[in-house]
Amino acid sequence: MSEQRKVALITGITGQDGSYLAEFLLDKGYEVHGIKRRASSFNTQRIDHVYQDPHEPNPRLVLHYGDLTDSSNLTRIVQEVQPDEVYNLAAQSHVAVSFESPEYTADVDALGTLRLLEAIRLLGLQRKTRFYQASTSELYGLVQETPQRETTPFYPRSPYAVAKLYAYWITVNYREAYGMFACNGILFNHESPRRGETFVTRKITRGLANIAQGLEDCLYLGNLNALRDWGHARDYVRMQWMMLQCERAEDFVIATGRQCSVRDFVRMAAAELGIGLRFKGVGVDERAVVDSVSGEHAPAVRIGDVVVRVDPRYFRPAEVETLLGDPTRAHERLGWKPETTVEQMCAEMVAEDLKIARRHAFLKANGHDLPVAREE
Ligand code: NDP
Ligand code: GDR
Repeated sequence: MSEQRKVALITGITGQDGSYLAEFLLDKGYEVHGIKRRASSFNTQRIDHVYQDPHEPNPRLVLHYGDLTDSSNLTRIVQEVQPDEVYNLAAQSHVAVSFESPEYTADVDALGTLRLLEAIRLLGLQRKTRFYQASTSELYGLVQETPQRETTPFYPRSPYAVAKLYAYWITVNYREAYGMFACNGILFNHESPRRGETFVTRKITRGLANIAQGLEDCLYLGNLNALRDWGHARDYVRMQWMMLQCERAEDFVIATGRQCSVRDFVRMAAAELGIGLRFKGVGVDERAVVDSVSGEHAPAVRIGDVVVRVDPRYFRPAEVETLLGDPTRAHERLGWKPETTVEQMCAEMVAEDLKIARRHAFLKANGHDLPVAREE
C-alpha cells in the first residue's frame, strides 16, 4: 500500500519563498495548501505555473483565502487542512515600510505567529503538526559579534525586526511550554528573479536592465555601503524543509558566510549588462556618495549620463549596516550548503529582468508604451 502523502500548509505562499517552497514540496509529493490574501487584482503570479484547477479530482495544490491578522480564519484553515507541517512565511517583510506601518507590522509579523501557534495548540495538533518560523538576520541588527551564529545576542533595529523578535521567542516558548516541534530558521538575505521589486537587489537588476533598454535613465538608491550576506532563495527553502525533518526541533542560521556591499552588487549587475560605472564622491561621508556616472558601455546598450544616484529618502531611521552569517551548524548537523554564489544569482536576476525589459522595449518601439512601475 502506498504511504499517505504528507500535508503542508504555507502562509505567504504568494511571496518569493512561498513560491519556491511550494514547488519544492510538490516535487517531493506533498499535498500543499497555501494561504493567499484577498486583493483587488490577481496576486498569484509567482505560483501560477504550479496552479492546479480545483475542479480536477485530488488537486495537490489548494489555496485558501486568509490573513495572519484573523484568528478565526487561521483556526478554520488549520482545522480543515490538518497539516503535518506548517511553514509560517507570511509577513509584512519590508524593513523600511515597517517604520511607516509599525503597528500593522507587529500585528502580522508578531501576533500573526502567535495566532497560528495558538490555532495548532487549541485544535490539539501540537503533537502532529511541525512548525517552521521565518526568522531573520535582522534580529542581529546592531551586530554584537561577527560572524553571527545561533548564539549571537540579538539587537533589532526596526519595527520589523522587533516584531520578528517576538515571533522568534514565541516559537521557542511553544516548543518549551507545550512540547511542540517548532523551530526558527534565522535566514540571511536571499534573493532571486522572484524577489519583490522594492528590495535592493531586485531594484538594482530591474533598474539597470531598464536603463540598458532605454526605458529609464536613472536608478535611485539609498545606503550603498550596507553590507549583506546574500544567498539564493531556492537554496534556502530546501533548508526550511530539512529543519522540519530533523529528529528534534532546533533553530538554525542559514547564510552563505560571504558578504558584499550594495555598491558591489550594483557593480556586479552593471558588469553583467556591460554597463561601465564610475562612482563619485566616495569617502567624504560614508553615506554621502553623491552619484555615479556611467562610463564605457557595450554596443547596443543605450544609457543616459547618470545611472545611479543616492536619494536620502531611501535611508532608514535606524540602519543595519553589516550582516554576515555563520552557517556551520546547518552544515555540520544537516549537511546543508548553499549551491549558488552571489555572482551566479545576480547573473540569473539580470538575465530575467533583461528579458522583461526587452519585451517592454519591443512594445514601446511598436507604439505600445506601457508605463514602468517604480518605487516612490
Ligand atoms: P515576501 O514579501 O516576498 O512574501 C511575503 C508573503 O506574506 C506574501 O505572500 C504576502 O502576500 C504575505 N502576507 C503579507 N502580509 C500578510 C498577511 N497579513 N496575511 C497573510 N499573508 C500576508 O517575503 P519573502 O518570501 O522574501 O520572505 C518570506 C518570509 O521570510 C517573510 O516572513 C520574511 O520576513 C522572512 N525572511 C525573508 C528573508 C529574505 O531575505 N527574503 C530573510 C529572512 C526572513 P501578498 O503576496 O499578498 O503580498
Ligand atoms: P533588508 O533588505 O532590509 O536587508 O531586509 P533590502 O533589500 O530592503 O535592503 C538591504 C540593504 O540595502 C540598503 N539599500 C536599499 N534598500 C532598499 N530596499 N531600497 C533601496 O533603494 C536601497 N538602497 C540601499 C538598505 O538600507 C539595506 O541596508 C530583507 C527583507 O527580505 C527582510 O524581510 C529580511 O528579514 C531581511 O532581508 C533578512
